Amino acid sequence: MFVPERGRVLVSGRFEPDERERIRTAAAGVPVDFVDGLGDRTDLLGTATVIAGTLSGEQLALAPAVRWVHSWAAGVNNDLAAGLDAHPAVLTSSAGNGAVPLAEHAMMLMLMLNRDAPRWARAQSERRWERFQHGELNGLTCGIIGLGNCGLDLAAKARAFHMRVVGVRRRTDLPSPGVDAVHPPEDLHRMLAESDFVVVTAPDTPATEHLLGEAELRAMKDTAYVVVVSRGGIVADGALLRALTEGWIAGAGLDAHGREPLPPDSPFWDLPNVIVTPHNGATTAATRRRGVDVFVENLERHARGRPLVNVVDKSAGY
Ligand code: OXD
Repeated sequence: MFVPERGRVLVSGRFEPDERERIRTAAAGVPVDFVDGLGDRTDLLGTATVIAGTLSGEQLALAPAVRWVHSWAAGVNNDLAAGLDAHPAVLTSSAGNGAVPLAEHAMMLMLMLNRDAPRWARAQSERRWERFQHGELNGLTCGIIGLGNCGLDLAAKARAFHMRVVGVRRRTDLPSPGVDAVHPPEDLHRMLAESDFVVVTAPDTPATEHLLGEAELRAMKDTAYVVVVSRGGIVADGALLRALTEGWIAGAGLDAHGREPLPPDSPFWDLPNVIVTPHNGATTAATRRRGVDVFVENLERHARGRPLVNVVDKSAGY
């Protein structure tokens, strides 16, 4: 196998022509190959020194020359699980790219749950004029698990809806603008007990895996809702199912799921108090462009031998 001295960049995904051009220019003369998916051209994996995309464990094993992997995702739990956790290659993420649309999605789910929007959709499909009393977000408490890019943007949006905002984050020493009370993880139950909506925006890491189990869901008000927009693995599915069917909580809005795609026989599809969306909250052209911005900046830094941004701390998992 011939690996050019200056390396070779392999980029997977679908991009606009101008985005491809920006990537080529930033690579500063290092050859760039574009593929729709990394499984399409396994021969190119063998010569790539830089790979942008999501590698499976088998694909990683076919890429002995890779020194840097860039993930188009903000959350890198799948990349780490595919073997990058123990691999010498540097891993960078697109963290921040989908934060704003994901926070919009969380607001949408909160509004839909609070107003029982599916009831209007059902009535409309039957041409039925059905007026009913519904809630308002005004004055309710939004509890956010994970005050990173998405969590902090959600805090600003929830504030604009006159909600009280509380949150849990590991680094309570960091600024959390727009959050009325910031709790350390040890105080999670306190935050859960006071929230009308508990919104999960944290990454899936060893510290957050199944963070919301039976005890946590039971600590919530029975009128409260869970909204999950980052990773389903943070909620224990069995406990959530019981919470929803036994009335420990009022309902849930789920964009991220414990198993994806959500299997057709999953009970979550049918629950009347659950809104399911297919991990689709941040799938916008601007999210893709912002991911390209991060990669382009890093290619330029790489070409100049400068430190990369958005480098994943593999032991922390994000
Ligand atoms: C991501 C996601 O991590 O889409 O980028 O969930």
